[in-house]
Amino acid sequence: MPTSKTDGVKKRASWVPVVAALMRRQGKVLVGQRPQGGSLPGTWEFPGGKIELGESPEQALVRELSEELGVEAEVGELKFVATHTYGKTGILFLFYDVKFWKGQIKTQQHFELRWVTPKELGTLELPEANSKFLNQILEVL
Ligand code: DGT
Repeated sequence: MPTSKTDGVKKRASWVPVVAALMRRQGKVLVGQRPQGGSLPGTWEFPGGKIELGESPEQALVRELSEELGVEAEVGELKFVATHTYGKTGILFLFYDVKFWKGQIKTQQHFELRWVTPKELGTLELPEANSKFLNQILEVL
């Protein structure tokens, strides 16, 4: 049987880079509940989102935290990197420490924002990607 030239060649996956913030206050970490109507509704995520073309990861996180929380954040150390596959798309997660920010955190896009202890974090419904890495995330918190 003739084989096409592309046989055996793996199609390159498409990847979406996502930045997320580990924001802490008095032993608690900030999570937001994703709204109904979007993807992964009702799950509790770390604030953040996709890196747009032309942005550095840090710039993307500053923008996302301004859009989602209404604060001007100072992005700290890169704490944890992970990948997850949703259908045919790969997501590359970059989790940054965010210790300082200007302004008061206010819900802009989430259904609700909550400061939770690491123990409480384990009881919330998280996106699959986060529950998969929960232990590693807890280690860097
Ligand atoms: P857009 O513009 O509506 O596409 O949304 P963005 O840029 O605000 O990004 P977002 O937050 O909807 O997308 C991030 C993707 O990563 C989405 O598929 C949900 C997934 N994800 C899983 N865990 C987390 C997490 O802890 N934080 C964030 N932000 N996204 C997470």
